[in-house]
Order: sequence, then C-alpha cells, then structure tokens
Amino acid sequence: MKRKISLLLLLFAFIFTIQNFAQSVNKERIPLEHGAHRLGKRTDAAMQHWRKYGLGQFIHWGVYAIPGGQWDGKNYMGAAEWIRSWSGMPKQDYDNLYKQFNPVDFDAVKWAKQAKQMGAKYLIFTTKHHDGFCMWPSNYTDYTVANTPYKKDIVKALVDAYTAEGIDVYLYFSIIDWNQPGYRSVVKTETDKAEYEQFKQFTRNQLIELLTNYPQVKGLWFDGSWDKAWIEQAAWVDALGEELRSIRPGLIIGSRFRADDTGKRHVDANGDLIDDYDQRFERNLPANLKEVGGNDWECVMTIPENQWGYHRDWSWSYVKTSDDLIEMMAKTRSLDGNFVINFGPDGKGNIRKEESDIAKSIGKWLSINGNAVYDVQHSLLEKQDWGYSTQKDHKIYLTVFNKPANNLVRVKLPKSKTEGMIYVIGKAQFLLNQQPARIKGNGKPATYFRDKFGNSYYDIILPKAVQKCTQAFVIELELKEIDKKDLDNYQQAII
Ligand code: JFZ
Repeated sequence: MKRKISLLLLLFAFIFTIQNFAQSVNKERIPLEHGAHRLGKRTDAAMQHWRKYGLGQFIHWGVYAIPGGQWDGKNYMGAAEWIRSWSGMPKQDYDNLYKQFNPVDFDAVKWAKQAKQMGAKYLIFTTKHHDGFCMWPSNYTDYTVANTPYKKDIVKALVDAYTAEGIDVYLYFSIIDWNQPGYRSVVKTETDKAEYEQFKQFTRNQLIELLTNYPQVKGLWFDGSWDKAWIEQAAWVDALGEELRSIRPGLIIGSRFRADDTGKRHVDANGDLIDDYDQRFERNLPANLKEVGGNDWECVMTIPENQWGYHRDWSWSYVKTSDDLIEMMAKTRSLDGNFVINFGPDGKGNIRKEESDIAKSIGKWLSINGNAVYDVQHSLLEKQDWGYSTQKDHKIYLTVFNKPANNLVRVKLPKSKTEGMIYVIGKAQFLLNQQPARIKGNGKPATYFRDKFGNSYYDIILPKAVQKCTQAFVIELELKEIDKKDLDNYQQAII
C-alpha cells in the first residue's frame, strides 16, 4: 500500500514537472520591432560612468520663473512650471512673458561651483519645458532666449560652466510643446495628421540642433512623451532615437522617450525596460531591489512636495530638509540607483536660500561620507532597520540613519558560506568629521554574536563622539579574505 502511494506521488511529481516545463516553453515572447533592443544593463564605458554618479542636480528654469506660481495676486497651487495651463493665467500674458525675461543675476559659473560643492556629479537642465520656450537660440522657432532682453544662450553657458567643473550635463527636453502650431496630444483629422508631421520634423530638428551645438552633452532626459499622438509614432520615435545615438555614440536616454509597438511605455509588452535606465521613480523610491528589476534607474526629487520650477510660496507643503534628502540618497544608492535633487531658480537667476542651504549641508555631509555614495553598488547585506548599506569591492558602507536608542548598531551578517572564498571583517571604522575612528574587533566596542537560530551579527557599540551625531553617520567595514583552514583562528562570523 505504502509503495503504491509513493509510486503515485512520483507519477504526480513527474506530470507536474512536465507541465511546468511545457508552460515555460509556451510562454512565448511577443514579437516586437520597437520594444527593448537589449536585455539587461548596458555594459559600455559611458553607462558604467553613469552608474558611479550617485548624486545629480536637476534645474527647472524657464519663463515660468517670472510669475513664480502667482498671477494677479492669486496663488497657483499646482507645480509652478505648469502655470500656463491654469484658468487664472491668461495664455496671452504667459506667451508674452519672454519679452521680460532678463535674468541679470544669472551666473552659470556660480551655479556650477555650488553644484560641485554639493557633490553633484551630473546636471539635468530644462532646455525646453511644456510651454515650448527654448533656453537656447534655436533656429527652428522664434520663441527662444535670443528674442528676450537677455539674448544670450543659457544652455551654452551652463554646459560650459558645469563641464569645466567636471560635472556631466544631460539635457531635459519636453516633447509636449504648447507653443508649436503642429503640436497635438491626439491626431484625429487629416489636418491634424499633416500638422503633426511638421511637428515631428521640428522636434527632430531641435534635438539634432542640441546635440550639434553642445557636443559635451552625455544624454537626453525626455519628458512630456505620454500623449497618444506621440505613442502612436513608436516606429518613427525609435528610428529617431537610433539617429540621435549615431550622432553621439554613448548617448544616454531614459525610459521616458518612446513607447513600444503596442503602446506600452517604460517597459515593453514583454516586461523589458525600454532604453537605458528606468525613469519611473519620480519623487518616489523603490522599496527593494526586486522592484528595481535588475535595471539601472534614477530618482528625481523635488524639495517641496511637487514644485519643480520656481514658486514664490513654499508655505503650503512640507519642505524636505537636507537630512530627508540624505536618507533618500542613501536608500537610492543601496538599491543601485542615482539620486537627483531639483532646484528652481527665480526669474532673475538667483537660487533661493533654502536650496543653497541644502546644497551646502549635503556637500558637507558628502565631504565626509562620500565613499558610501559614489561609485558603489548595493551590498551583500540584507536591509537593516538602522539604515542602508552600499559596497565597493571589499568595503561595505553602513549609513546609519536611525541611530538606535541603546547606541548599539547590530549588523546582521549573511549566512555563513561553506564553499568558495571566505571573508571576515578585517577593519571597521567610523567616517567622522576629523579622522576616521577605528573600531576594535574581538571584545568591546565590537563583538560578534550568534543567536539561537544560527544568525550571525556584528555588534558595534557607539562611542561618545558618535552618540552625539545629530545626522546620519557612516561605518566602513573592510572585508578580509581568509583561507578556510584558518577559520578557527577567527572567532568571527564569516561572510
Ligand atoms: C513632468 C513634468 O510635467 C513636470 O513639470 C516636471 O518637469 C517633471 C520632472 O516631469 O511631470 C511628471 C512626469 C511623469 C510623472 C510625474 C510627473 N510620472 O511618471 O509619474
């Protein structure tokens, strides 16, 4: 009887396996001509460089900085760069604002130096937002900075100044263009179709113009690409992307540029990421590595809740502090993304005090703890309650954001390995303002601990100086490779 049952079970297991196999073979990929052109991450030098950035600066600047979210004594509660679309803003008035655009205080070198001081490794700058106003003297429209009292090319000034500081430049470009007669969100009639063809050519011309005018530019940051009219142009947009890449080999383009053949955006109908990195994490961080799906990604973040362009009044939403942003940056890095903080200069070209203060204080923090942020990847540790961890080769960086009230940082270690190389924690130190402070192993203030379930921990007791830290602090652990037979000499949990 027993034998019969086990034979039956075996048979069931066999059928189940066969069925599973058949299912996985049957799960056919949808054939796409304009889906992802590559599976997995880009491996070239340009993208490897992108991955090291850690922190970037976004700047939203255009004629919307003149009203600064207010018109006729009324406050626009939406994002300031969208004010033209508000019922309280006469379109005629908005479209004539450029005649007043004269940012006499604008100093590209000053902005670039401030970005450098903050620790930003790349800039994303709005060359043209949805309103269609061009911050460079485009040959394809009169609605540009060249026809303002200011006259000078702002994109050039910024590309040159940031490049000189060693900061890479990416150009934000909105496909939506409220100033172009051919622009449509949907194409319905034959007239629409003819006009939209003109608009497509205009868009292509401007993009080629930008890449030609500013050869230092490393990538294009697309926006306003969600209209039905644009999504339906998948094949044409795909070809345009290829053309732009051929003009600038290594060019980096995020997932917000084009849709696939079926109209899917960001990821195609097979679930594969379109283009070079995931642009969906806007003002929103993934919860874990699984959500990232093995792709490169970037999070762009506003300082108030949802203001990108300059708004005079920040009083009606929570305004993030430098500590909020440092935590987000640490989390982003622990999940293999880049973190980008947005600035919205005013109509005269000044960066507001709140933003300058944040730049200064993040820069100060990074000058001590930058090794935990730049050129790192997620670490081999699991997520821990006290904060986030990153890794570069044999160094693990623990960014302690939630300092435990008992001043004991308990680091849960991975399950001991029985195969392959074996590592122990060779050196551990706090990255502090003055000097890195060594943490002694074996006994206080660092000990190893194994709980009754067999989990291993590295316990670090915080010294007085660190207990007093009012900001996140970083502990650097250096792994040492040892011979398996020497393991008995180490009373330490292994990694
Ligand atoms: C867009 C713009 O409309 C906005 O003004 C700003 O420039 C921002 C960076 O990009 O806004 C978006 C675009 C996409 C999402 C949300 C806001 N999204 O995918 O969640």
